[in-house]
Amino acid sequence: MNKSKLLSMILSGVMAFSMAGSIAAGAENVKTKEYSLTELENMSKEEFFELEGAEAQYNTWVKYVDNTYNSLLTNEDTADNAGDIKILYTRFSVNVRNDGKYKFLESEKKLKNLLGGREVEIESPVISEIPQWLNHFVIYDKDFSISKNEITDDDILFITKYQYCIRQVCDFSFYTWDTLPLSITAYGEANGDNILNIRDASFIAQKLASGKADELPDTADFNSDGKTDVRDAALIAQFMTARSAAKAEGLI
Ligand SMILES: [Ca+2]
Ligand SMILES: [Ca+2]
Repeated sequence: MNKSKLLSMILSGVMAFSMAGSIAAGAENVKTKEYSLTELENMSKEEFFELEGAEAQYNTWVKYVDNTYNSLLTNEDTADNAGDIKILYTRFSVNVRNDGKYKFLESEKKLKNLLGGREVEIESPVISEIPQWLNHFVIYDKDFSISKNEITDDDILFITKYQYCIRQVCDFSFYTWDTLPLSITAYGEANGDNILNIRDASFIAQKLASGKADELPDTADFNSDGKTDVRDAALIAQFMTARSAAKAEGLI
């Protein structure tokens, strides 16, 4: 198969996946209102609990804080001062390769809107300077601060609202109050040059077309579903397209 055929194969794959994604997103938007964090903050506890899953999530947080906050909050990395320890920021992390709702670049922009007004920094593979794959999409909220000694019901309610807000855009996989280092991994890397770009998508397509998928490295499984197929090539192409758009918009 020649290069232009390969490219058109990849692009048609990209179109198919993009369209499926936008149709699904469109359908979601019609039936669900998306609340900004400010709107959620302005709700009383009772009003907030009327939203789907909110009360259950709140109760999960209450249990979580009861069970584990001591170990999290006494982590030295999070301790700004030896005295009244403040947690400096929240970190919500999303595995962007297999998150059910996450859409390259669209989710970052939507979240910035929904979290507008707070000092929030979003790091994601799409808008990061890091040439390799930053494992997760991370949301830092630098306005957020909790005193170790007094996590109140209001703090928990706020965290629950924050989580609700994010989950309108993506299913974040974990949350920490500490400063664990982020891992950088060569996800998507297929052709051995250790740079993630469109050539990796082509390389995967080429190996698939010639029945040599078994020669591909494990990292070629971009969406982390345990197999390397055209979806991985399409997702890499989608990712590169989003990167280009982010660059064009001055976000990188
Ligand atoms: Ca490469
Ligand atoms: Ca895969």
